[in-house]
Amino acid sequence: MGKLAVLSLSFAALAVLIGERVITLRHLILYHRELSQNYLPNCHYVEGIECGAEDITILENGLAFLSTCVKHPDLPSYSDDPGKIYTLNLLDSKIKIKATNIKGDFDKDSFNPHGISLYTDDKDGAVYLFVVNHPQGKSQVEIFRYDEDENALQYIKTIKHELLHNVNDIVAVGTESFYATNDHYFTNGILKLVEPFLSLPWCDVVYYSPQTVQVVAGGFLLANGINISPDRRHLYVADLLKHKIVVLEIQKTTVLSHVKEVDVGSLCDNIEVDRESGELWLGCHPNGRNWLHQDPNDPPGSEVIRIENILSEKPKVTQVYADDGSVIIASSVATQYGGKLLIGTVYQKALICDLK
Ligand SMILES: [Ca+2]
Ligand SMILES: [Ca+2]
Repeated sequence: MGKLAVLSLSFAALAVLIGERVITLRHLILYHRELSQNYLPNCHYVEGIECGAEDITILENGLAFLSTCVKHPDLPSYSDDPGKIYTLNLLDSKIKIKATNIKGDFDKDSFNPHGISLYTDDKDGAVYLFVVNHPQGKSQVEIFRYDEDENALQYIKTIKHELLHNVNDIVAVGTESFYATNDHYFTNGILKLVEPFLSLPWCDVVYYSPQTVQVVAGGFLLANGINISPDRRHLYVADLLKHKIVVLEIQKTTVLSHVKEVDVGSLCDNIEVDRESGELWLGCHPNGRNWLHQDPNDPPGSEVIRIENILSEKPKVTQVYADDGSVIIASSVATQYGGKLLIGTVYQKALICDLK
């Protein structure tokens, strides 16, 4: 065979491969999915949130913590200010955020907060906030103790480890221990793009304690959210590009067994778990098409999904809210308290609505 023929065949094979990959990728990001609007009553923007609240979580007493203004080179950014943690009392008739005051030897100027988790110590009732932080694009976990009287976060320590290389979300299970998801395997920018392009399911969950750090689960295509059941026996991981919530049973802290996967039909990000009912509340991206295009006239939409009875034979998956981006762009988290639903986004606003 002549060189030209070999070259032609090689190009043809490459074209077929790329074509197949593009079709697969379109399926993964739900490229063709259209969304019907599904609104809730009495929705209002949370005043003061203009550059995202990527993750939100709520204390038992109705005090919400909002991780705001995360920055990433691939995302739009509506502010040059560093990230902040705000609190919001959902029992208050006036919905008003308050910035927490960070105390101690902590670099606030490079604060770039992403996933968060609260942990209350049974021994003394102390509340700890764990925050995934990306100063200068790195990945590390900050632990703070929360002082409610002063609305202050006392900085305790920073945790860095080679296994915590692309941390997205976190769930605290002790005053110094947690599970965290990595949303990529590679840290190099180009190789990060190769991962979804080749559908490499190489994202993992890492367990961290001062004594042990290890990968405890893997096989995720994009692990963007993690949380735990109220009885602390099961972990839930959002596998965004597989459109699934993966349920893992905690046999021992470092031994997890795969229980099941629940289809959600959307690109779900962070997971909040209702303490009483055990329901999962998911902030999801309805499709990835608008993320690819980044057209200001056709922005990414928002979707909130609830899963009831996830451990039963027939979990009930319900769409609670949907918007095409005209009200709220790129929802990443949703959490409910006292009949209110609070929706946060990656880089835009936050919305609070009445649940029907
Ligand atoms: Ca979280
Ligand atoms: Ca996330």
